[in-house]
Amino acid sequence: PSAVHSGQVAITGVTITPVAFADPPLLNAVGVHEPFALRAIVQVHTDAGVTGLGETYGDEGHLARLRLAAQALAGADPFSTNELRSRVARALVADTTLGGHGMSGMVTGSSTADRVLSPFEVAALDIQGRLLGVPVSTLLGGAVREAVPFSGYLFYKWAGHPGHAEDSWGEALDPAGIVAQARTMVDGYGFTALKLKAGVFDPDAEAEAIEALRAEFPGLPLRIDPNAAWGVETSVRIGKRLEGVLEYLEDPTPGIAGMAEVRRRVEMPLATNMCVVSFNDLPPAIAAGAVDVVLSDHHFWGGLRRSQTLGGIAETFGLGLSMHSNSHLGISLAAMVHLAAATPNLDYACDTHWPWKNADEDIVVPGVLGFRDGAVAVPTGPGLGIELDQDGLEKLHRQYLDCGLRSRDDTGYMQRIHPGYELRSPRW
Ligand code: GKR
Ligand code: MG
Repeated sequence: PSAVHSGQVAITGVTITPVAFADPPLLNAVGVHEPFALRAIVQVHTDAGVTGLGETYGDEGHLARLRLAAQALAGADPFSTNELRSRVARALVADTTLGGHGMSGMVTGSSTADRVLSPFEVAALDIQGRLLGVPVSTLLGGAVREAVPFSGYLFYKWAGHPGHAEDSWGEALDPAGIVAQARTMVDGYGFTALKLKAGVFDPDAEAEAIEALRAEFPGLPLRIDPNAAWGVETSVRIGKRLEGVLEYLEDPTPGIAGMAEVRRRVEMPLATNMCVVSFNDLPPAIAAGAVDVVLSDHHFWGGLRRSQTLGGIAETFGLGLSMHSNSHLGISLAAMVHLAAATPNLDYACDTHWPWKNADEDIVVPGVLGFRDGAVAVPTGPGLGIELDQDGLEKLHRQYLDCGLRSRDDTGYMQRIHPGYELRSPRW
């Protein structure tokens, strides 16, 4: 370990590299995944000769904000994440040229400043850990578990992208297809919990898929997440049908009031990554009794330390804590694992899209991150404990330039394939 510490080290510059990696046609409540998922890889350089890594969304509007924030970080002390936070907030407030929220996926109400801060905060913690010779989990208070359990994340999917050959997962459009997919995931990764992305087909057909999973995997906790595609009455009916079968029901219906009504009428925990997506959402959701479990996600809760603050609030108010995921690469996985390892009250297996990524496409040197019995061992090297793979970064950046996608658009892609498709929430 070096003797360099706070006050002796300064950020000299930031490199932001948009990348694209292959993604299968996974179906959800707003459409279907496009052939490539976009991410931004953030490298924060210092005058101590150490570079920290972060990963975040790759949508165009978000990239513009990242670049703006990056300019404001030169000269800052990477040990002072409070200072980084105020610089990012000031840079975003000062700018009036960027319209829209630049947010990836379907979570819309989260805090722009927290979303932009996240990869820089993760990179700053990576720098601190590298300089001090300790893992990020140690900086977060110490790992309380050696490995972090994840759930097997099941999706309805087409056999392949239209006009392309069938992918190695094949089609999953009914209960038998979902059970077969789950079998591949459980056998390949050892997952000890399963989550079904729903909101795609008739809700009773999706409940039937959960019942088929229950029959096939009697001991595994199960969750279903229709991303608010169900109205209150549908949510109550399906919720009652699945009472005693699910460990939690995730975002059945839109909004805090709707969730609260479903919660009053259904005997099972409700979880969310949609109606509570920022600190502002917590007081009204808690007052209404809308949710039992909050899915944290350091990508939009402002990084690892702010996610720990969320953990403290969850503990105070007796809320359960789980973890949300979007399509991601290895830097995000490493950050998720360090955070989860250092969060004592993380009560559930975390979500991850990891199995949907091609094994040979990543931006970290392979070897550190791997699944065993459905869990990822907490990296023990300094910082995040992973190294940037420059060739992988170059390849995925080239793929970004060539693929032409600049923002995630599940709905637009679905409409190009099925012109009659309409976005509706709730749909049933
Ligand atoms: O990848 O299609 C997807 C998911 O639906 C993702 O976008 C969600 O944000 O996984 C997420 C969730 O739990 O809602
Ligand atoms: Mg969800």
